[in-house]
Amino acid sequence: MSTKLVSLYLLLSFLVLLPFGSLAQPVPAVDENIPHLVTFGGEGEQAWGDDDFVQIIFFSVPETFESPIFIRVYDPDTGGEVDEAKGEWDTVMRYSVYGGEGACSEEDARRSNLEGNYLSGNLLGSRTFAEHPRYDKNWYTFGPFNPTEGELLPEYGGYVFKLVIEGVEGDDGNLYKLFLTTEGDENRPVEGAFAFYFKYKFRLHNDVNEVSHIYPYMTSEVIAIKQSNFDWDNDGFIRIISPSKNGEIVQTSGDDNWANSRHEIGDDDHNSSLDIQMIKKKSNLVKDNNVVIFLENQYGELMPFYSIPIGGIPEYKYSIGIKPKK
Ligand SMILES: [Ca+2]
Ligand SMILES: [Ca+2]
Ligand SMILES: [Ca+2]
Repeated sequence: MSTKLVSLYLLLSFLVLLPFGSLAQPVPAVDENIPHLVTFGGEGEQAWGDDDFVQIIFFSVPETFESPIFIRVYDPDTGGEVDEAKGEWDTVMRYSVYGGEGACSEEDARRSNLEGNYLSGNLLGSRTFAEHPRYDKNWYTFGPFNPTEGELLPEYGGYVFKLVIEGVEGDDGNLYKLFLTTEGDENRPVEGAFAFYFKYKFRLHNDVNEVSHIYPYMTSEVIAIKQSNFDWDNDGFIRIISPSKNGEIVQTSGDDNWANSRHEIGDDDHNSSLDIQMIKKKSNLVKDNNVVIFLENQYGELMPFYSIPIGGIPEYKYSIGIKPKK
């Protein structure tokens, strides 16, 4: 299938399958059950769970939405109760919002290729934060932005904005959350909008009974995926639930290393999300576990995770799973 056709197909999928009025704007998303995103200061140690000290999150706003939008950051500073200290608080974090041509279509941005042009597009707003009690457990708001200031990419559902979070200085861990909203002073979802990300860095719960999730979508041209995860710290297991997979186990990493594994995708899993479940070890809590994960298709292209599972949370279908292999 040509790229154009795939794009058209994706667009149709979005229009048909996006749950109406769904709460898709918090990142991490409600269905992900992930407590916080994480980015460390640029002098941090990778072994603490961040491989390159940058996180990139995209927000998509439907073409039909005409009111201003805002991007809000919860606990944007690094210091205080939410964050992870290494020695004294000395971390400086920069948040930058980009729109316009190339913001998302530039491959370096989707790949988080920090050697390349990942800061592509028009800079719409930027702010750096050192430790500041005023922002502890409080929101900072970027915007207002006109939706048309985003990059128009129908294959990603509309006008796309990019938020780049960079650990400029220091070595502490910044934990934070995001929200795409119609209001500057409160979190009110933008109808039909959602977030997506190609490389995701986050903190797991400090509770062995919590299960976290991410939801990539399998278009019909995907025949295999390769997942890579970093610094999982041997914390339990990661498995895939899909129409044909009843908990297929994924290779997981230890401390300060990467692990990857390849997984076949057949017809039964096409046009469906995967539910990639991260299940913590039941004994001996792995505390403050920060993890990085990304997914590639058979061409080595990065695949987005969506803040809402497109088509809903997938379930294993027993009748498919027991079919004999061809
Ligand atoms: Ca420090
Ligand atoms: Ca923080
Ligand atoms: Ca870790």
